[in-house]
Amino acid sequence: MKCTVCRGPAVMDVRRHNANFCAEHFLKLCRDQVAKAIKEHRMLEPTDRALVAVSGGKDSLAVWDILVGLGYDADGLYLGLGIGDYSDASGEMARRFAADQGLKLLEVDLPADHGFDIPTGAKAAKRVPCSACGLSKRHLFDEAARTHGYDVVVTGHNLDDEAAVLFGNVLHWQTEYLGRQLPVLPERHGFPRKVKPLVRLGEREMAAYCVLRGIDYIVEECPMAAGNKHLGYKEALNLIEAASPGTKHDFYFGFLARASDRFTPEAEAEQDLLLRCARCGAPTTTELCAFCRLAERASGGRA
Ligand code: Q46
Ligand code: ZN
Ligand code: ZN
Repeated sequence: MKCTVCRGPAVMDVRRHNANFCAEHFLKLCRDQVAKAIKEHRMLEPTDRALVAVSGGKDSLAVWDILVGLGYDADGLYLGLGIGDYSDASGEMARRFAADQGLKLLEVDLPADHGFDIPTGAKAAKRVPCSACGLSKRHLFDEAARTHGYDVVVTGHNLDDEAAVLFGNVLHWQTEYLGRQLPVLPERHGFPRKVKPLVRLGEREMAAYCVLRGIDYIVEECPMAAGNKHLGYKEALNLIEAASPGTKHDFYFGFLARASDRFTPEAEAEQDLLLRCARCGAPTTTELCAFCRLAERASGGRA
């Protein structure tokens, strides 16, 4: 296997590009794909202060590493979710990466700062863990960006993630979610801008990026992910992709180019109804935002 660029020995094949790469040219491909996504979707300005949502996994550490390499001003935020050993180990990875690279990592700890963890919060609110977790993460990232004056929140969602979410939203015709499934959500109604610079790169590529860059990341899956529908959607898409490389890319980017704006009115209708949470001031459609309701249930009404 030879590198398509320099003909040297290749270490990685990317079937959807029908190409192989040596380490140097594979790392360049990753940086170029991120730069292209940022430019095409106008994700970041050179003067932006970016806050990267860092989980300790391959995607978030890779996107942070690439953004800093491209010259962006990017700090990290790690959220301690209180998911037992998994949270301890993932926090350790995030801290170690930040220390090794001399980067600034902010931390919020759900149990210490808000009095509940994801497993007990989800149970008390009768939500599946990933739903309680997802809403907590969105809320705490928005809040940290507002409090510390960041222009934009960066997440490590990659092409596999976005294609799987899109697949799920299409299977159930969740049209209001389809209207919001964009690589950039502009700043509005008190929410900071949100961007996904890894949308042109897949999961396998991000793992290879970390290995080639010597970045240690948490390999174990979150123990609460079992039974998560997205894993099933990912597996189904992986089967299709194996038979027909490039399908995930066409599915997701075809949606952005030809279909996503048809769903914008449904997403905007909801945005027009936004109020301020009576407790924390976050934008919400109800008196208390979903996070404050979750915190209240998790504390048995003491919050
Ligand atoms: S951390 Fe949270 Fe994920 Fe664990 S509980 Fe689910 S959403 S699986 S990315
Ligand atoms: Zn090469
Ligand atoms: Zn609130």
